[in-house]
Amino acid sequence: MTIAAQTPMSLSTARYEPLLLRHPANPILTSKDWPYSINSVFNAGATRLADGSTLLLCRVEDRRGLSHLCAARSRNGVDGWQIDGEPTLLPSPQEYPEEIWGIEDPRITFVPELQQYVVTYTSYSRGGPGVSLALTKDFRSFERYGVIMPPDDKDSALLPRKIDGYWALIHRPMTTLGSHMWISYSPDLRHWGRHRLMLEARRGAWWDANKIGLSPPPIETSRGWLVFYHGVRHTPSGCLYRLGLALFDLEKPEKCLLRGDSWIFGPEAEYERHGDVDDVVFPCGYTMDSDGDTINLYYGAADCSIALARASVRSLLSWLDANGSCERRREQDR
Ligand code: BMA
Repeated sequence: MTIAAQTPMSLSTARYEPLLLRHPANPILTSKDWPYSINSVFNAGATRLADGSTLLLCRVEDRRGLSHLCAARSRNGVDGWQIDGEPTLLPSPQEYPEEIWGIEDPRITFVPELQQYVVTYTSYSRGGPGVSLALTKDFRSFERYGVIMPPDDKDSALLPRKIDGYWALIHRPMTTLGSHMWISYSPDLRHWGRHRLMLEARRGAWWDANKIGLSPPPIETSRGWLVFYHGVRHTPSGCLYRLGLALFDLEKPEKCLLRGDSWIFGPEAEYERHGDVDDVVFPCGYTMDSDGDTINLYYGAADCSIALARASVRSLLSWLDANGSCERRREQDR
């Protein structure tokens, strides 16, 4: 038997179909663009505002190593950014002690029922990272709910509508069994329960072994919630952060319908391979174009800058149809 005959199609092809296309203007935002002194800007939440412009809520790290959030607005989502002249949301450790070492990695969900944006972010406490939540109408004033998931927990986003009468939050608690994605439910965005395991990190040599986490908020499609997640591969020379794709049931979002085996996007460009933390692509937000198919994925590159890649939801779903399966994964993983 030839080697090709023994090898599954998806593994035998030397070239992989690029599903995410990097924007030629990358990186689209760096510390040099900032109106005040910072070390780095990366991992931004994203949303379209009512006037059609794009807002990025960027994680900005100062030269103490602590992060805050700062808003940048652009008409076309690529250039001409208007950046707030001072931090938009600063840690407030007096009132919220869990923010003592900064706030990081925001995800934004517009919630039609509330007519507000819900921002979930990592609050870096003495006990480790936890999940905090704040509501805003304009990204100028915020109503803070404080910490909603205690440490160690991060990589969270709210679904834009209630499921069976309850708000649903995806997050990534760290346990001795590994770092997996969970979903929890709440009647009021403050009290959380009905915790369910949503997607497990694989084990062994897999690219997404041991540690995974939600990337941007899920994308609602007619076929299910389309989810980008990051997988962290520990190597002797550091970690590799790459992106995978999965699809979950619309009314029972803890149910995985399809999961791709291989990663679909990883550090390749110079600005992704080298920075404060090498070999990291870390998206926290996306916007959808008016065609209802093109998504603009905003990602932190090497913990130093913000970059943009575009994809078609239709192509992502076709790729999952050809390369995904939840049942097959479980068998292979044992
Ligand atoms: C993760 C998060 C991200 C960061 C990444 C790479 O654990 O803290 O904010 O981009 O590590 O350093």
